[in-house]
Amino acid sequence: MESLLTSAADDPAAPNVASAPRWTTDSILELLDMPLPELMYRAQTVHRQYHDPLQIELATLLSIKTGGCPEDCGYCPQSVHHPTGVQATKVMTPGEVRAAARAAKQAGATRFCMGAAWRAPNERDLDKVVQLVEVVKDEGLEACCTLGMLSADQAQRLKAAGLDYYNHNLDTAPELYGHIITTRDYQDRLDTLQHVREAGIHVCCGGIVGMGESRRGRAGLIAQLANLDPYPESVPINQLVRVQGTPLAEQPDLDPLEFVRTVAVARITMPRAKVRLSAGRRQMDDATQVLCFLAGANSIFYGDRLLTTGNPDVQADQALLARVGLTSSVLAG
Ligand code: SAM
Ligand code: DTB
Ligand code: SF4
Repeated sequence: MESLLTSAADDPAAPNVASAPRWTTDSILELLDMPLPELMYRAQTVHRQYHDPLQIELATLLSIKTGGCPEDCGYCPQSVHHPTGVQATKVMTPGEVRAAARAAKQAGATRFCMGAAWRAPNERDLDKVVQLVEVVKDEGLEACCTLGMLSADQAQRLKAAGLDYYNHNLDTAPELYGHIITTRDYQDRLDTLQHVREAGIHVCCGGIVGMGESRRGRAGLIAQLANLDPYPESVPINQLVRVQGTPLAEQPDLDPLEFVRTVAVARITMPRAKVRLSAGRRQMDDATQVLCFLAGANSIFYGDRLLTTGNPDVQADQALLARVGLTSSVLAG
């Protein structure tokens, strides 16, 4: 019988072979092109092999420093290059972050992710973030940060403060990157991921779907993520949130099933990872979200806000998870 496994990367016993890329864009495109029932079956099979299909991780986001970012990412409301009306703020205080972390834990989150609108933190910024990581750890949550580019030394300082995860997304396929962002390049992103990995921090790395890319473009993004060696422990799949004033504000709707397919392929190619159904849930109907869970998504952003845009409210998410029969620490509680 033909194996359901498509690559050595799916096999926990297989050694990590660094020489050849484990996944080509073409091999991922073949998966994306499958009839949906076949693709879902494969994704579910892998999901059940590596995870409890009834468990979902809840991660809460907090924007600790909003707006005024010098980068020109075409999707982002926080760039100074786009007239979105987002006001720049200073870094939050330890007291503010402690209150938010405590509330997130009370609501059932297990991971707390702090985002800052920086190209890269300077040393004074990093001193402040080190304190904030200590506060989150003190509240008994997993700590994650997304602060832009990091040097090797900065990554080590964050690790010493107790940081569990660092989020830094590749966002799109390499050949599309220059159309979306001009102020840094793909290699900058890869360098930061390397620094994070070498510091012993878990990697959270994903991308955005719905920025006008083709199916091949989505395959290229997943290939990059799946070929990271090792692949990320957390993979956020964001649907573009179209914000007025950004260059991508008028992007047409993405077929929801294309989003579901992307989640399924992330699950198949990165079997041990937490695949997070990330930004864009507010714009998705419940049925699409449920298809994403069936395709192998096992984490969500949980809390009324993402960074500057909305997220489903906590009661709505608890009701949705209960309707589906998914459990998290809050529901199992
Ligand atoms: N400034 C840091 C950086 O870019 O690495 C950290 C914060 S940045 C807002 C984190 C991620 O949010 C981006 O890499 C992107 O994937 C996601 N993001 C930003 N704006 C978005 C939008 N409008 N829709 C979906 N995802 C978005
Ligand atoms: C990720 O992949 N998505 C989150 C988190 N990592 C930092 C951010 C989504 C931002 C959506 C737009 C906003 O709220 O500003
Ligand atoms: Fe700045 Fe990050 Fe937004 Fe890009 S995604 S403009 S780096 S905050």
